[in-house]
Amino acid sequence: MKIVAAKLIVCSPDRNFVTLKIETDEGIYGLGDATLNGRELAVASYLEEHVIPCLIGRDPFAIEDVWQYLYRGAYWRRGPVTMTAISAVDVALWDIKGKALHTPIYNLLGGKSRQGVLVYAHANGSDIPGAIESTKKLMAEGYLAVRVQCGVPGVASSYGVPKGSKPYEPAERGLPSENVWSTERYLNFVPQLFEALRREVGEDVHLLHDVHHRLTPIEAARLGKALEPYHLYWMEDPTPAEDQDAFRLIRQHTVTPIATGEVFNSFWDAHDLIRNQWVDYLRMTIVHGGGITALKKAADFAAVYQVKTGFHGATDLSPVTMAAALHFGLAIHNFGIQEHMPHTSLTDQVFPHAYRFDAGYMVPGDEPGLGVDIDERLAQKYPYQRAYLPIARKLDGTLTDW
Ligand code: CS2
Ligand code: MG
Repeated sequence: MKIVAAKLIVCSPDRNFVTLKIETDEGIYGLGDATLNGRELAVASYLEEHVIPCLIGRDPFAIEDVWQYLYRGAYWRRGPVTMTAISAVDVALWDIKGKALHTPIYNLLGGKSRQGVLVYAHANGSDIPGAIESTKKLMAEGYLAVRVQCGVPGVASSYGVPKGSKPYEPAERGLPSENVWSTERYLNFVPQLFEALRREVGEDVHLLHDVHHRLTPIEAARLGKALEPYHLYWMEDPTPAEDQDAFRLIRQHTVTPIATGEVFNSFWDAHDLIRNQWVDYLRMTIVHGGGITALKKAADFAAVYQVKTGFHGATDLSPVTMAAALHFGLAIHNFGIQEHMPHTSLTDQVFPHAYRFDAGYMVPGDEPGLGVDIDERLAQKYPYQRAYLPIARKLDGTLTDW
């Protein structure tokens, strides 16, 4: 079998997606997600100009060699654009292999290790009653794990809190919006949120919270300690993770489990975090971390140190990535939990898929390969529109992590 063509499908059904389609001389094609929220065309250009010409004529079954060729052979390596491009090729080749061998990808990763993949959903509220109501609604839908984000009194708009009744979609069309942030008000407020949540929803549901990189290590340590009575499943991205050593300090002060890594694009971003057990869950994703091939290596390394996976699964990761993550999560032993922000119905129409939700768990389905397709004619009706993630400034105007 040979790769004979590859193309990009850039579309925007409610939000931007970049999809790579690799075609073979036997009529089998594979899909890869190349979406990098707010930087979509950078990845599209990297693939179009620098990667696709090197793929034509290659054996699509030689997944490891193609990965090494695109990573090691590129000389300039790592970074979100490069690794998202490599991820897209890698996942498309796994899709082709599954289709050619008439088996779902999870079977190529060791087969089922569990019946379903535990997922968590997003509860959002502009205030504590709203956050509690949103959490209860998701529990009624069958979710066993809920991430809760809430507006902070005195902070006009912040990460994770939707404006109006529309589902939360962080990237906004047009230029970056500016959020205002107050660490002090946030630190004083979040323990009250989870104290009220535990009182209202009980002790059994898994509660998660995303700090979203916004605290210093000692502030994160303070928050982790304050949240211990409410036994969160995890406190996510407590501090910017460029400084892996910062997590040592947090770990010295609190037993609240920690998850980080959705912005990672290489195993090396997490190397010290894992081998020192400074984190409990690795959030690095298949679409931004180098694909199934790279994440299998990272997950296996993490397993040695009892670190589990907790992959990112926001709506800016397409259904192609959701499917790949579910195959991956069904098969590997040290799976922890999978984020599940359902896409809009229009997105699901553009990307018909076999995966489904059932009573707190998801399964990828048993179709050969990924079990996802793309309706190219429908996709064309929704052309790309530049969009940006917001930026944040402190009350005094200092730019800070959003
Ligand atoms: C968040 C994301 O889902 C999460 O954990 O961190 O919503 C993140 O802000 C977006 O994916 C960024 O594109
Ligand atoms: Mg996050």
